[in-house]
Amino acid sequence: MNIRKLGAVALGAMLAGAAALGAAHAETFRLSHNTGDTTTWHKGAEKFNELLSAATDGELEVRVFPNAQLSGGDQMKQAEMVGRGALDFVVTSAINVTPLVPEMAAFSLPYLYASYEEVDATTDGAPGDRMEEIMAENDIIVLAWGENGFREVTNNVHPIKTPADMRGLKMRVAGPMYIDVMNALGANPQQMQWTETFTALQQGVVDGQENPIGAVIIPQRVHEVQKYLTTWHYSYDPVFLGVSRKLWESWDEETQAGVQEAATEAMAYQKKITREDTAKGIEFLREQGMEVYEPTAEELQAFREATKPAFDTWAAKVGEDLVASFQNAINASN
Ligand code: X2X
Repeated sequence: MNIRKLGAVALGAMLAGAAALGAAHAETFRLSHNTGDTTTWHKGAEKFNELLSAATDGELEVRVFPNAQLSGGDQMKQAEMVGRGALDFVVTSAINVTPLVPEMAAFSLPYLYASYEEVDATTDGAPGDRMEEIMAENDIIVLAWGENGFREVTNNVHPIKTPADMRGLKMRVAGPMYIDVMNALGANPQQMQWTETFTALQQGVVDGQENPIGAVIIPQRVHEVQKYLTTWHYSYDPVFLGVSRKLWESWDEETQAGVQEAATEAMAYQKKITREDTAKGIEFLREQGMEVYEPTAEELQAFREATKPAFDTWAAKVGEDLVASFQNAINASN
């Protein structure tokens, strides 16, 4: 047999192998998320794929698409697409869903939370259950809550220590509630896709932005284009792993249980690495040359007061009952 023939035989064997794998009916779904492939969002999504494949004996898997590629770069559009079944799975954060489900802004009301314990009391408690019902009414099944985190502010003009330091800064924001918060602080907010933000910061189109340290700022190298960071913890942003209701309801109970188990475990992992990376992140950012300012309790109180008008506006939009349920769970955890 000559070399060329040998090659053909080897190729034939490979194809037969691939067909045999295909006989196991591996079905691949699409999972969309709107950050880069270095983030904890992406790691959580990849973990879900591993666990899903293991839980279903290789029958189900997901292919992960970062940077909102599947929604033409539009991070807010993903939720609507999952709702109508145009996307199978999504990992995205609360603020991105607010155009479709305004109630999701409840999580991110300015200075709602003061600790991770308070956060967990809501996502694991009655407010989380209520949000899952509201999302299901919009045809998105929330399988598990993960974490984007407490959003911290960065900029290139000067250190931010007081609300007055925000005045006039051109700030990139992700969604509508943050526009109102920035306006309350006297900044000039501009809504922009996350995928366009690095370049906008680099070119000085905007002076600053706000995002969580472990999940986004470090893995997306925001420190390379921003000098100052203030840990003002002004808004908490959860992520969730969601599936289209149509797809979910097409599965039998056993399949649903496998998907659920994989999702729960994957988001627990995602939350864990996000908190670990955040805890060691400040040190890392200082080493990278950022000037990090950690406000005192009194300084945080000044930001809380200054952002109160935006809290009130959005509490009314979200619904006072829903906000009260969050506050009750928070108070009960302390
Ligand atoms: O766009 C952002 O700032 C990000 C990545 O945190 C969200 O998706 C809200």
